[in-house]
Amino acid sequence: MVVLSPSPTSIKTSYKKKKTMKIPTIDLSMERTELSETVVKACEEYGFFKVINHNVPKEVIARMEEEGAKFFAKPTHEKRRAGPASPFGYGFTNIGPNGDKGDLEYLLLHANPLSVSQRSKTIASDSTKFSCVVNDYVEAVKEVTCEILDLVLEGLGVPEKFALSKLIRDVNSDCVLRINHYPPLNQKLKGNKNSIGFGAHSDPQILTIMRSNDVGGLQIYTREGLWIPIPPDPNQFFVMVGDVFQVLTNGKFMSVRHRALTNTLGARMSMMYFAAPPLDWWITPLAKMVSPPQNPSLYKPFTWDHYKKATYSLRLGDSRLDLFKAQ
Ligand code: GA4
Repeated sequence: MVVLSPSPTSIKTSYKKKKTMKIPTIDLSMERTELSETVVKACEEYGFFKVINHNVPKEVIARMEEEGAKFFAKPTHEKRRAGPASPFGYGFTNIGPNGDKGDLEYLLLHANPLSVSQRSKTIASDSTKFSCVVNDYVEAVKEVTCEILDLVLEGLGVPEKFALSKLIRDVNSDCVLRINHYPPLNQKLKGNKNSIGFGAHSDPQILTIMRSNDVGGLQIYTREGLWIPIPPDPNQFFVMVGDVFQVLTNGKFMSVRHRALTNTLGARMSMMYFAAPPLDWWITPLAKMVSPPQNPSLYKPFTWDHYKKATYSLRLGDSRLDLFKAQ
């Protein structure tokens, strides 16, 4: 366990006093039974945890970091050739189609190798290299994701323990890779220490695997109503429960609200792999998580396609799951 203390920021927070919070750190080299129980507990209590001993080679991470940094260092007119993000491609300031804004620029890629290869042509001069680097990174984080999903199902006692990882491995899975670049704030211009890089929201998918460089900015919102800054750890991954996981567990897990602040210290670059099922996959709680009539499903059945459409019709911070509540 790691004890974190929120640092004061100029962004309004809902707490007056300094508080501390423990966030779970999952060591993937731990003994399996204990590991699966710990993962379930972390998902249930926080919807957020750090993963160590994940087996992703440092070089795979370093190459991805290098390609990302190379792209964002390009002149604006060159980057714009890879845009606008609708939703995939290069975007800046605008997040999604409904007026959300943030202090960042980003690349949003469908994680399917064919899409990566197509998109790379507008992103990098050596597009073959760029797509190889992205595909290697995606394959590696996909393995971490699948391992976590298998562990969760084991921990929950679901008999078909590959039921979720097989959706992520499916050739038609709708996984996405996002690279966010938050330029450092000019303190003189802004006059304060922080600004919102990416506003508060939960991720719509099943699970998010995030890593960043050594510049902080990520904050998670706790059940107690506190924004907790997460110290960066460039060699490790952070995992976030998404909305679909909340539905699959019938509310046992809850998707975690989070946001990113920019700062005057340096540029932050983060990479998120959003693990999602194929578009036509129907989302309902796992059989193990419902027992009608006492414990019925809290949600109406919907496909990932229905959910994505709802997501893109709403604002970043909206509670999209409310549209799919039973009754
Ligand atoms: C949040 C999580 C992912 O970054 C993302 C985002 C997507 C986008 O940037 O295109 C959305 C946002 C995210 C949720 C609400 C909608 C869609 C922007 C937006 C305002 C790629 C995703 O899947 O949902």
